Amino acid sequence: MSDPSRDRAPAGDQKDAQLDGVRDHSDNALTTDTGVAVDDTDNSLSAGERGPTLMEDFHFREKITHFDHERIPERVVHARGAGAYGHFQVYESMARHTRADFLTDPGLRTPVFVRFSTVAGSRGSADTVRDVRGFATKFYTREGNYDLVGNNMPVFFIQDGIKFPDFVHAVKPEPHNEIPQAQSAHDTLWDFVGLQPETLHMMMWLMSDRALPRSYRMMQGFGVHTFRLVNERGEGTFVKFHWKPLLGTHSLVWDETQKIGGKDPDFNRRDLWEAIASGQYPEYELGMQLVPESREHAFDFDLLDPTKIIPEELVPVTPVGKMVLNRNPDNFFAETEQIAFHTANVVPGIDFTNDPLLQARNFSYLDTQLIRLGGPNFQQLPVNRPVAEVSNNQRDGFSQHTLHRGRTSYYPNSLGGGCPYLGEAPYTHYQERVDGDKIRKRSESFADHYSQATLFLNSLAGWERDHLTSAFRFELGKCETTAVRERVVAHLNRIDHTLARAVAVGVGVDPPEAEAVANHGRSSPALSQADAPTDTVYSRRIAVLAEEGADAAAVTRFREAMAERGAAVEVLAPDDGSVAGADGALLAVDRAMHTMSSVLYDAVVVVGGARCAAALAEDGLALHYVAEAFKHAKPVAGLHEGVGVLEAAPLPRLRLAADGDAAAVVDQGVVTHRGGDPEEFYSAFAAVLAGHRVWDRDTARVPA
Ligand code: HDD
Repeated sequence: MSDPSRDRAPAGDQKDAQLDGVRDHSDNALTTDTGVAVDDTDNSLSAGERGPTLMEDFHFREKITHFDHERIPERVVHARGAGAYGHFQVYESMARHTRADFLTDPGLRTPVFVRFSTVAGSRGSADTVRDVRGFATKFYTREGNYDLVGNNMPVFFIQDGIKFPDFVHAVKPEPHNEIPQAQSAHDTLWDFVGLQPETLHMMMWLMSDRALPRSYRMMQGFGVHTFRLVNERGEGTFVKFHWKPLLGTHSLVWDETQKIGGKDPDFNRRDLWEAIASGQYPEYELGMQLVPESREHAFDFDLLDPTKIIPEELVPVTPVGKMVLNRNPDNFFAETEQIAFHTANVVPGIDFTNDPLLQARNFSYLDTQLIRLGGPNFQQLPVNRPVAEVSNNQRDGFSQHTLHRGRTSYYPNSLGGGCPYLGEAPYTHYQERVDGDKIRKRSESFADHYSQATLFLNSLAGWERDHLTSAFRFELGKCETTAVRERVVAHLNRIDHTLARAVAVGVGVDPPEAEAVANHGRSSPALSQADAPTDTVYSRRIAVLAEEGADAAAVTRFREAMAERGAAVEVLAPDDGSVAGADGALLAVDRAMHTMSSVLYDAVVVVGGARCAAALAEDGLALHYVAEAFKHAKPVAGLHEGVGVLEAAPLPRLRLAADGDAAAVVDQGVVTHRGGDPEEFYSAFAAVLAGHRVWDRDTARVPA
């Protein structure tokens, strides 16, 4: 696909202008790395046509040597990712709370790079596995780079970073046979969970639909920790960061994710790339939960505990600005792979708290870049380089790119004119009195591992709970060790008795007789994905099934009607190329049906034309598209004779439009239309599509 976003960097984007200086604009003849012209790169230099290759073939040696060294270590976690550039702009000055320039000047567009990722899988693993998603943003501010390295879930598995290697070793493929890839459904993870109950709140999120995002453009982001904003007067305010996607928060269903893993392992990556390339820019609103320091101890959990949220009923999220991602990178390796995030990359006005997970991260990220990127000069890589001036006495090291001039590389100096001199608006660490005994001990205020897990469960809609229960059954059902299953069920019984029993029955262990702790009954509606319905079909993808004799004019009108609403229609037929429409005109086919699948679309529609519908009704693949979309709770529609294809598909008994029905009929999200005003059909269909999925549907007997 051509990518107009490449030419659309907004004027004044300082980062883009900087990158332009290192972009390879060449359309030149082939050379070696030293710029020597080469006229044969297919045959190595040899002694005679059938003789040995000669050492002096510098072109051969350079080419092979470079190739041999092309790989760098993948990230130890979050190895698989996809990224994009964009910009962030604050709505109103946040100066009351922070002196950060990019949060106080509403006229300022700050360039950003965002990298989304999965956590457990290797670089080549599938996108749609059950996992946390990373949501890391680098703001190239005028005061230096600020990195907000978050996830799409607001809590974390552990409370102290010293446990991170243990947790990661448990969730990664098991070390003896490196199985399973990018899966949490195995014994070592659940063994760890059962013995380390601080994981449980996060495990509830991981077993929820949050772990299966429909798109990086449709998931939330969270900074997780409580951070601190600091204003000009040096006053602190605790803050939790939230990213909210303007398209709403939507997920795939489990069966669908597994199929997508085979049909299109790059599903989320491709979606991000194509959305940006087609000008449908992902947008997110930045929100903040602000807590005055005086309220630090006002909660029944500790603000420093990263396994806890602040329920929005207690502290609402204040919208503060918007981020737009509008440019795909030029080169995956140079940018998405080499970008180096670090929680300690902060700017004046943003500071840390004593959250022990955050404190560990502030060590780990810099450390990991040193091995990953091969030395201390990685900040000079184009994607990492700040737009703010860099000037210091750090010198040398592998791949030093800066030509430091002069005799002095020390401070203080007089021979270099005293440069670099001390900064004028420096980063000042928040002044906090700290004193205590040297101890290894978790604070008692971190001890409750269950209440917020229950809060999360109580907040879910019925279908979300069903999905979560199934996920626990699947994951524990994959564990071979009965004691591991039992231990987890015992913990679930402290979260919710009904859940524990349902899971126990599913995985064949004794259901707990009595509840260990009564469910407190509290909920927080903002935790449910059902809480913020969206009314847009913007950027949704619709498969229209067609065959010879299709009503081409109706397809064209439908495509236009959806395009007006921002959704994209693709025509799928048994063979690629085109089909002859009912009126003889050719209808272009976008994809051959067998190269795609219903799981790659948000909805499936069957069009009319008597011959077309009769053929599709006899085509097992077409019927499977319909049944599978129905099974996955997607909008399904039939137009005119296309309704007959729905009748032929193995769906439950539904009310479908009959001949003579002048209006569209909607039953369980199946929209059918035989005649009358097509606009009404378009609106009815778009309304169902905007709802993302139709959960209230009878799918039990649908074989897909
Ligand atoms: Fe981490 C990468 C998010 C805890 C150590 N982490 C990494 C990335 C994200 C997060 C999004 C990928 C960044 C990218 O795209 O390059 N990590 C989190 C969140 C955490 C968290 C939200 C908890 C709130 N991480 C965490 C702990 C440690 C690390 C406790 C270590 C003590 N994380 C790393 C790392 C990685 C990383 C090893 C691997 C690659 C990298 O940093 O650049 O340093």
